[in-house]
Amino acid sequence: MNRRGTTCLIALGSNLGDRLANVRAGARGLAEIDGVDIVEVSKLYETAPVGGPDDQGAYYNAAVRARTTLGAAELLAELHRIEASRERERVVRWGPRTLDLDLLLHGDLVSDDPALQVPHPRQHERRFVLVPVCDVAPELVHPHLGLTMAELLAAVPAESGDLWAIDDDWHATPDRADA
Ligand code: PH2
Ligand code: MG
Ligand code: MG
Repeated sequence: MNRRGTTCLIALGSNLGDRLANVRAGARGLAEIDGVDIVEVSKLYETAPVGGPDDQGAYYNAAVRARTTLGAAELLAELHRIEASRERERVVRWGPRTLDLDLLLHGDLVSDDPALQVPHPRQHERRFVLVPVCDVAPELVHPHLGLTMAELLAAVPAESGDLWAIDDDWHATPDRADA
């Protein structure tokens, strides 16, 4: 496999509709982007919702490590396109969503442009992001904070019952479907 390009990390989330179908479609959509090669996919977790409306349901969360020849803005546009394909509607901030694809990291890029915030501004506080990320990239250094993903996770207090690994073989990539 061609693994040229920049290392990037993408978080997947869903808490609306068929959550498994949504995150699977997200992983498949990422694998199909021209200029993105998936390196590793995390386990799938069910996670208690953080923020947003009180009554929103539990999420499925996962993370993908990839290499890409796309720039961060181009990659973000592809993520938005895949979200839209799952009929994602942007209604309530931090509210329920069919599919959320967040660009967490794109090489050493640090951007606080509101349209392209990389590293993702809250990833280092959130276990539902860091636990899956540490499946695929514990040694990657956060370019702004200068700590590895494993160090960041260790610094976030663990709350019991906030997440559960539910599956480590959940993503039917095109390669596997053919195997
Ligand atoms: N995403 C949010 C808000 N809250 N909570 C969990 N557990 N998982 C998420 O992916 C999530 C959230 C906004 O993107
Ligand atoms: Mg998002
Ligand atoms: Mg998000």
